[in-house]
Amino acid sequence: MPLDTTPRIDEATLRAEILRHLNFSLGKDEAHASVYDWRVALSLSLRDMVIAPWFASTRATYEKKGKRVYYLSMEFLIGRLVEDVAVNLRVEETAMAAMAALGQDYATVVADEPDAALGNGGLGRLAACFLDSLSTLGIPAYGYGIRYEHGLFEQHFEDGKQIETAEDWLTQRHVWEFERPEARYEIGFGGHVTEEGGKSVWHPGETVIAWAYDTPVVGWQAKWANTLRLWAAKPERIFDLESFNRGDYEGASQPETLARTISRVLYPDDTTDIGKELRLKQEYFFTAASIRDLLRRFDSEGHDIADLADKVAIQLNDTHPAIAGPELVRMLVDVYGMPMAQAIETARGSLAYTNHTLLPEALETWPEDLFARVLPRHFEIIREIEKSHVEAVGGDVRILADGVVRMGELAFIMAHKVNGVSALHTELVKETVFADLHAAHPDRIVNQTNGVTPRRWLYSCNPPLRKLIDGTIGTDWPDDLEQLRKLEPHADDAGFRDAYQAAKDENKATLAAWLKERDGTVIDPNAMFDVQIKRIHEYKRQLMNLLETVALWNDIRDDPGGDWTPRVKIFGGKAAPGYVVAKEIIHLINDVAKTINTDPKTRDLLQVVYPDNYNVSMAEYLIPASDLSEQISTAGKEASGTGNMKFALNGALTIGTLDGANVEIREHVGAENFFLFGMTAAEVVARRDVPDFARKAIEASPRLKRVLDQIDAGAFSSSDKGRYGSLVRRMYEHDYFLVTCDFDSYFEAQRVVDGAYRNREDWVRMAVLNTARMGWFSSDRTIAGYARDIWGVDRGDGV
Ligand code: NBG
Repeated sequence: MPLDTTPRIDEATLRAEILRHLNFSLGKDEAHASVYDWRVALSLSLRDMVIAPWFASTRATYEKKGKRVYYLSMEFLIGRLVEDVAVNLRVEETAMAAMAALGQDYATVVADEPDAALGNGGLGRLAACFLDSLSTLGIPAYGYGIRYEHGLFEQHFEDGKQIETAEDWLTQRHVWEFERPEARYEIGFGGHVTEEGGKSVWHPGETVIAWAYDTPVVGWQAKWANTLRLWAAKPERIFDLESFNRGDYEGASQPETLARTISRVLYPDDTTDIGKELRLKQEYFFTAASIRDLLRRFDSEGHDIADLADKVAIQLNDTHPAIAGPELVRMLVDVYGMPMAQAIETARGSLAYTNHTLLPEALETWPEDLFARVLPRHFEIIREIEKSHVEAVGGDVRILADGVVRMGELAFIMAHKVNGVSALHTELVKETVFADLHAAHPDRIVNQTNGVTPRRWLYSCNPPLRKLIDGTIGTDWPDDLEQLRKLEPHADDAGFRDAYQAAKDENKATLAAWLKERDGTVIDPNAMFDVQIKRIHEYKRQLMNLLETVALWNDIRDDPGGDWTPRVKIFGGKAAPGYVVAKEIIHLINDVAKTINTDPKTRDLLQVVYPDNYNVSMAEYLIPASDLSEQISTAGKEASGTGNMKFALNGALTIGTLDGANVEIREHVGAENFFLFGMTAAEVVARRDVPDFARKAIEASPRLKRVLDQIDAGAFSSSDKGRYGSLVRRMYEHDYFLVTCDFDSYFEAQRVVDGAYRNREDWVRMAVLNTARMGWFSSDRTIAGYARDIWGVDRGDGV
């Protein structure tokens, strides 16, 4: 869509609006306003501008009575919103000017906003990108999730070890949301089920109230705005006066404490299953509230419940909301009086499920007794669902097996479409976790390769490159990203390459200044910035990156006069608090950094930097400034990755395995513009069968052996020489993710990278081609795919 250049607001008017909010919404006068006050005043002024498109979109949707999309997700990793909204409204420059006229530094004010971390990593950030694209495409949609009081924990390092503290984004007012006291539902848990007149009646043992908070989500150029509705849990009765009067003050607040626990914290585990009752309650709480809410909306339009699938598309983001299947069936049977068989079919017509992982431990299961205790009626319904499935297709796929409820099977059976998140992942889903179900339903699994929103992940986070692109191919690309192809011929233009390099240099300088200010860390902007940012997980193999770092350090020390390519290795990421091995890896990274960074022999050639508390805002600094993107997971383990897309779009070259979306990125940018190494997914599986494969790999690689010996001997932990003994032993004995087997191939690929970086002209040409060819990875393309293949909805009329 061409850029709309009509000014939405002029600087003087916006300035007056900001002052008005400062005075009347915050009760502050200019002379005493803090950064917080300015930030809130600016945010409220921008929020006002979202209201008209938001109302218009809602009105259009009600008038059309068309199909709506409901995206149910336990996580929305939205990050800061001021800039996001300013960019989508296309007023960011006006806002900068207005703040400057008011004597405020825009960047400081924007950075004051807490980074809303209602998610762990890729899954939650994908949901946030999808919201942006749904609005940009004008598809009527709601995001549904939980309004956690505490988002993802804050990470600190103490003596190199990860320490977690609670995150507190809601201690300040969340300026973007609107409380909706009228949208409230009673959500039950526990109790028992009785038969009354041939009908099942669930009598919950406890209930909490789901209370809605709405945040408008405005799309590109404000042509459309959808709603993110987050549920907070509140007690039915805030206060028990009887207890209070007896002098039992603690008991008096008990109902509130219990209820609020449900929306208190985001579980910090991103891939492993946790058998916690509270987690099950969280999942049911937000799913049930969302189903009730969408049925209320459906009913208010006067449709026949049998036509639900014509009007309602519910997307389950992973298995966390998989209870939506039985809950919807329960509503249809117990409340609407529909026969069970028809209810199951009707629910399936609306439901679709996205799988995000093949790691077996990440496919949720609940002990049957726990499940039956918390959700007795749903347990009965799951038996019915299982029975009807067996009757329909035969076979022996079970939802209830080995004493657990298997949420993956439940989600699959209750969905009319199941999708993987990259081409390779989707094939592996068919061949492995859901092989039997795929055989029974060969048309059900489809692929929708992930994408990222170019508004945040290029336009907003990388102004130098954005301006260069605007000046070269025009301004229509942010919602039509394939237009970046027009940059391709410029890869051969030396003048353009210089400008492209200048943009990268500017970003690198910005990052260096930011790190210096934040942590006092000084890095050399002339060195290659080699970056791995993501959750710390064994399969992502941060450890392999670190072992390569030590090997390189050894080589430089052996030959200090050699022709080395200076590098800054940057790590970022959190480990789940209970994930001991991941925390050990963090400790080792910090220990190695301490040693290497103080070595006068290598200091100018190799540096290791690990800023704590990686989050969306840090990614916005790091990605535009990166030269090399580390996407080095064990093949077959990373479902897709989305960071990999952000890096390539911003002109970092990838060193990576044939895993997840790396495969498709390489196809798009060209094999010659991607540093490939390592085993394929099939080779990985075969190698695990070779007896003692790790020991053999280590013995065949003197370079790796030397590094492991050093770590084992305490070269990086002189105060506690045995610290990493067990880690090194594990490398020999249980190297499930094949760090040892891919090490040499990785080390060699890194030396190819070194050589390539020294030939700056070719390097920049490759980087330009990466940017030019990444257009396909816009989440607009992904969402258009879901709309076409899964939801059966069109782009909205508003666009
Ligand atoms: C993650 C995968 C990533 C993928 C994102 C988004 C989970 C359970 N899965 O590879 O590990 O990019 O989902 O699809 O968080």
